[in-house]
Amino acid sequence: MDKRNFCIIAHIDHGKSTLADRMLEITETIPKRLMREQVLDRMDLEREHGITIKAHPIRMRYKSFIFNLIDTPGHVDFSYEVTRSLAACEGAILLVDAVQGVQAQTMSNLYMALDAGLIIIPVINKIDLPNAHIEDVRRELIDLIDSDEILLVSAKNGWGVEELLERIIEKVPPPRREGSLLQALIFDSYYDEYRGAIPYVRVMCGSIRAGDIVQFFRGGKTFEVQEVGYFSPDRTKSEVLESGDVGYIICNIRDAKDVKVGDTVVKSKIKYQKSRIEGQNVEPLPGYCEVTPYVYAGVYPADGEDYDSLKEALEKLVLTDSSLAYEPEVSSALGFGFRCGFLGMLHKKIIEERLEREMGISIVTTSPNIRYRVVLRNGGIIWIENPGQLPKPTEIENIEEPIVRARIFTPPEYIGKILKLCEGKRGIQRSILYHRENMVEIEYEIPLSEIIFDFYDNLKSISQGFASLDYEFLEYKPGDFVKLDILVNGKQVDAFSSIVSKERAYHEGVRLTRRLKEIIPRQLFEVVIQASSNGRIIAKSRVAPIRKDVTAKCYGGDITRKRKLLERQKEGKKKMKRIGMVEIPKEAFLAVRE
Ligand SMILES: Nc1nc2c(ncn2[C@@H]2O[C@H](COP(=O)(O)OP(=O)(O)OP(=O)(O)O)[C@@H](O)[C@H]2O)c(=O)[nH]1
Ligand SMILES: [Mg+2]
Repeated sequence: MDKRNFCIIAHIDHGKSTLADRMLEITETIPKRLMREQVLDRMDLEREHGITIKAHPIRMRYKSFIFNLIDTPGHVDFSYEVTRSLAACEGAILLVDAVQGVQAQTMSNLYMALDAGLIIIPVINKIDLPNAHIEDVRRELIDLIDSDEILLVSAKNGWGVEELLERIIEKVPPPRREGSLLQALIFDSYYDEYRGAIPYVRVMCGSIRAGDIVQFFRGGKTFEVQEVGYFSPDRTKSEVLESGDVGYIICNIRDAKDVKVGDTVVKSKIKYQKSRIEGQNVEPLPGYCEVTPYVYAGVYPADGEDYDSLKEALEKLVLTDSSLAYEPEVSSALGFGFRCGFLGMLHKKIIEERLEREMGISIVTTSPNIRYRVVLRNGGIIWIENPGQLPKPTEIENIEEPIVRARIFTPPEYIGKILKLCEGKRGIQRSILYHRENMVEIEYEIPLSEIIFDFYDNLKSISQGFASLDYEFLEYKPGDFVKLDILVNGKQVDAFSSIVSKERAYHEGVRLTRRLKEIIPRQLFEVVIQASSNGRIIAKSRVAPIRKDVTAKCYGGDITRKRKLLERQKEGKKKMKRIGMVEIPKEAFLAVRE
């Protein structure tokens, strides 16, 4: 049967998952009774947030064709999911909302798809909406991709979706079949409690079936394949995965670390060597670029005994989200934990929620920070992902911060406010481009630290939700930074340290000491909180002592009630971290950046 492999790419909320719903209906892939809106968004978190977080592969039958569709996320924090999906496809549907028009991630996803050599099918969605600017958006798209074959659809009520399926057959080339030796790209993976780590593969050439002995090129290990299959959307067993197919392979891989996204699956060495003798050679596929996280934070188990469970949970999470980076770290305040790297604040939040909810581990996270490049006096260069590790000022020549190129799309009426926002964030304007009457593209060079935390929310609120943002790393530039430390009763708490610009150090010191005073509960003794920079105390606050006897109120002899209160107090203490004698609630560790 002929195959077509394609993905749907777009800016966030332009209707990718809804379009996938209509395709699944037309092709009768999912029974009617199981159909619901954005049916492919199956994770609880996806449904709660109303966004796609993971790319979802699914196989459909349409006429005499097999379609492998991948629905991708639109939020900038999950763009690595898009990159990986592209490598499994020959075509991409570029979906554009008829009201919003081309937006920041429309452009960035389009460029990624073109780089990956995909055929682009431009589609305007939501044409049912009364305020759709179909002609404007069509012109915008023509400018962008130089094709006037633009389809109009409404993913909501199904208009134009069958034409789109026909267009896919016509325009997206069938997968190439070169050579008969197995080469399959691992584009994603999953950890199943019973079946172990499961690689999701796109077979580039050759075939794979149960009983085959396969080897992972980079990992080097050999496994026997127990089951192969595809997604519909659950795993569905099949006899074979052939060249061009997208599916999964189960080989009872117990160690999550054995599966690496981007790796190539080949037939085992024995056959591999034989093939060499025959004069053929199996090369690994190019795989993916490593992603560099934008935001870092310490993640610690709330209860030190959960360290191993946290480690295991992270190993499993990385399988379903290969953009997550982590390495062990030790904090004097928080004990053993991990420094995790995320692609953005939403990514961080999702990972934290998954750790707590899917994996059931209570965690303490430190405030997020970016990665600094530090040039030392002795000529060395170090990367700082944890402010607590910044060397002494006397050893530092300069501290450099990452600068990004930010691209903002907005209707013209908000330009003034947006420029003001960017200028206030140390931005340098690069260009202002008028795309059409009601859409302007503004480009700025801005320090990453200014853009990553609350910029997006500010941008959305000053533009009433109309502006969109995309950014990419540009370069490291020296800045005037100092380390700000916090001392609790004279003891420096490493997890509270941050790197701030010199001019903001005093303001930050005052803010932090005040904030911590509000968060840290009164104890049996006085707690003094100090902020220090370059060895000087720059701000101070104190939490007055109380005598906290929770049972004092229950006079009378009700011993069970007393015991209950004491138990409850003990329960509350589990959520605290002890610094010296001082009990600090876990929210405090997030106070550093608010
Ligand atoms: N009126 C109308 N609404 C639509 C249409 N397509 C999608 N929507 C709505 O747009 C919103 C976003 O749709 P989704 O399908 O979740 O968008 P998405 O592109 O998958 O979003 P992300 O995966 O988070 O990037 C939902 O409220 C949909 O009901 C359409 O054709 N017409
Ligand atoms: Mg979606």
